[in-house]
Amino acid sequence: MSLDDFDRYPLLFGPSPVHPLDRLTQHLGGPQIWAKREDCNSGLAYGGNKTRKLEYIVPDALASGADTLVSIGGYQSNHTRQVAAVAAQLGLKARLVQEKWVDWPDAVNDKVGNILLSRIMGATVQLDAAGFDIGIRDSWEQALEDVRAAGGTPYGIPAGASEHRLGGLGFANWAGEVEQQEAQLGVFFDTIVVCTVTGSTHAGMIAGFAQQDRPRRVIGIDASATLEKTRAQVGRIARHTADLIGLGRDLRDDEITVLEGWAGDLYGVPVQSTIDAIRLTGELEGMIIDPVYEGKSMAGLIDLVRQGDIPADSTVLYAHLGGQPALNAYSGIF
Ligand code: 1AC
Repeated sequence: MSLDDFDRYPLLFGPSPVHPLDRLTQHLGGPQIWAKREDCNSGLAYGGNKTRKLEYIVPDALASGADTLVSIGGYQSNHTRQVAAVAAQLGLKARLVQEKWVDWPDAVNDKVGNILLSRIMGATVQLDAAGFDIGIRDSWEQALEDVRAAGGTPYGIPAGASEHRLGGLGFANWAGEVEQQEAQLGVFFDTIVVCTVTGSTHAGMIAGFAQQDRPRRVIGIDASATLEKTRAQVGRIARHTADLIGLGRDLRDDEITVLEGWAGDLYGVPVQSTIDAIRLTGELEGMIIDPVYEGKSMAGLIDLVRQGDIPADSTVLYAHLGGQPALNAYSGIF
């Protein structure tokens, strides 16, 4: 089996844009830094990394005869917003469990940003008081049961699509897309920096890049603040995805890197380095990043460059996963 053997339902505009971040590069005075923009990858509710994953999940959902996509995340989940958008486009219903993953004081935290967009797109949004956990949740299983009890046919997509058996394929494909864009641009990204929480974005990349001839570092920056769970989940999904796409060898432990240091104490709660990274990226590049994911991975990238962990002769690709809609729920910070 190879990646090409899996059905893919087109949801993206095409390859997501890749461009240099010249002023950030100049400011940090070291490696060349570029971005690949999943925040502009689709016309579906601002797109994002999950839209890419859903390209490989939709064919399975349609084949199952489902009428309702059932998914889960925090109040400000980007993932559930993208599931709502895809359901709308397919003419399916979306049932979303939104847990209180973040105890954040902005009064509109459960009303604006991602959750607002999901409501606009007609999803049934169910708030739940449970806190953060990247694993399979009872509330999600109950929602699947509720849809069945009401006579519907649910199709379950776990948090971030990560524990879905096809959840890593979208970013295995991203790795191939990067290789093609490199050939067009005449550049080689020896280092990839990506935020990681539920794991399948990062894991898919690891599996996809492992199939290529030229080795590179794929650095996952933890934003879960439950490091060991994320590390284990990334490893498991990367190995599973590598198997699915026919890598033909075991992934080595040194191919799976999840770094800690920028998540703060809690998922979804920005720390000073997150806010500084958001402002710096906005002021230098006009590129908007968010307090939950990209602010933390950008803070990691900045420190790794400053500390020389990413050497000055590197060429770095920063994966922008598209979490900005959550910014509205964090206006109090700014
Ligand atoms: C946690 C999966 C995650 C989201 O947006 O809900 N990134």
